[in-house]
Amino acid sequence: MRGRKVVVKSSHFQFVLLLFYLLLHTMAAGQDRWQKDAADQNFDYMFKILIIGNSSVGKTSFLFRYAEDAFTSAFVSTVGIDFKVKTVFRQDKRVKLQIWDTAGQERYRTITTAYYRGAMGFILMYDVTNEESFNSVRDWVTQIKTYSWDNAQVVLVGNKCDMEDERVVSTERGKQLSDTLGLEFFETSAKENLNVKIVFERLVDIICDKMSESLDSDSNLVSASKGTRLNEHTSSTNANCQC
Ligand SMILES: Nc1nc2c(ncn2[C@@H]2O[C@H](COP(=O)(O)OP(=O)(O)OP(=O)(O)O)[C@@H](O)[C@H]2O)c(=O)[nH]1
Ligand SMILES: [Mg+2]
Repeated sequence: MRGRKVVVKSSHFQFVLLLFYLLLHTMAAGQDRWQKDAADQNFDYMFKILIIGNSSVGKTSFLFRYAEDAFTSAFVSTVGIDFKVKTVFRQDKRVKLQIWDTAGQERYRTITTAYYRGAMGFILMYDVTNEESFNSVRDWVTQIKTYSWDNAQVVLVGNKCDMEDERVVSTERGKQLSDTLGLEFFETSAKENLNVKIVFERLVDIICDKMSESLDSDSNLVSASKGTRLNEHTSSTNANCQC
C-alpha cells in the first residue's frame, strides 16, 4: 500500500515536470515569435512621401494601386489627407514609406500644405486628359518650394495614360516641362497598373542617392554614420518609361 502511494506520487511529479516543460517551451516559442514580430518593425530608414496635384488626377487611385494592387472607377474625392505605410527593400536597406495622399481640392490647401514639412519626396501628378491639371504643375512646384525643405525630391507623373483617345497632354510636352523643372518624368496608369511601382522605387532611389550625397559632403556625418551609409551603387531603373 505504502509502495503504491510512492508510485502515484512519482508519476504525479513527472506529470508536473512535463507541464512545466511545456509551459517553458510555449513561453520560449512566444518569445521567439514576439522577437520576429519586433524584427518586422525594424527598418533602416523612414521616408515621408506626399502625392500632390489637382483634384481627380488619380492620386488616391495611384496609392490604392500601389498599396492594395486594386483599382475602382468610382470617384470619391479625398477630404483633407490620408496615409498608408509600406515597407520596401532598396539598395540593401529596409525602407519604410509613409505615403500621404492629399486632397487636390483648393479648399483643403491649408490642411494639406501643413503636411509638406519633413517630406522627403513628392509625387507631383497631373492627368494627361486634363489640360488644367497640367497647367497647374508649376503652381504645385511653387507650393513645394514654399512649404517644404530644399532637399525634398520630386518626380512628375502624368497619370491616366491608358485613356489615349482622350489625351490632351502629349508625352513630349510632359517631358519638356519636366526637363525645364529638372524633374524625372513618368507617365502612368493606376487603372492598368502601368509604371506605378516604378515611380515609387525611383523616388526612393533618388532620395537615397541624395542622402548619400549629403553624407559625402559632410565629413562629420560620414564618420558618424559609418556602417549605415547607403550603398552608392543604385539599381538602374529606366527613367524613360512612359506608357
Ligand atoms: N482611366 C483611368 N482612370 C483613372 C486613373 N486613375 C484614376 N482614375 C479615375 O479618376 C477619378 C479620380 O481619381 P482619384 O484617385 O479619386 O483622384 P484624386 O486625385 O485622388 O482626387 P482628389 O482626392 O479629389 O484630389 C476616379 O474616377 C478614378 O477611377 C487611371 O489611371 N486611368
Ligand atoms: Mg483623392
